[in-house]
Amino acid sequence: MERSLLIIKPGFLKYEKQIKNRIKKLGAKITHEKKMVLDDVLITKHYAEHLQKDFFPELKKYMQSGEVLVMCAEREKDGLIADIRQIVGATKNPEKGTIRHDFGIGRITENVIHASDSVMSAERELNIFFPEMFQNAEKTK
Ligand code: 3AN
Repeated sequence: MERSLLIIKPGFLKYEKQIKNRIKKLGAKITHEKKMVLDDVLITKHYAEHLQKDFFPELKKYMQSGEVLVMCAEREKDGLIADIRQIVGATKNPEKGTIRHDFGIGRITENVIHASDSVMSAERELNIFFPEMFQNAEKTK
């Protein structure tokens, strides 16, 4: 089983259905989801590796400029994270047919969707947004 944390970014929730359909076509289920405006704590945790980057202030401002849709996608068959990253498209110049190309507006910061890039990041990110997913596991330790 593999799972990924996805965030549809501000301004792109109008494509929620189309984006979810593309994810579901991979054989994945959306197991958790919530609409929210990201507060400083969530932004800082989620983008911990980017805090020192030049683009962080711009990224933070944009990510807090409206509602986002945070989701957990899950699939029995391994490789979901890589499969999702492929249909999401690259950070810069995403190819035709990818989510970032087809629904995007050609800006690096406002690039439609976030998707976890490894199993480790997925677990870290899911823990930030859906801590309830991990509570039972911790209790049985
Ligand atoms: P990805 O989301 O493709 O994995 P990351 O993790 O390198 O990309 O970057 C996180 C987010 O930061 C990107 N989705 C994008 O919104 C923003 N970002 C990355 N690089 C730049 C950049 N050079 N200028 C502005 N924003 C950037």
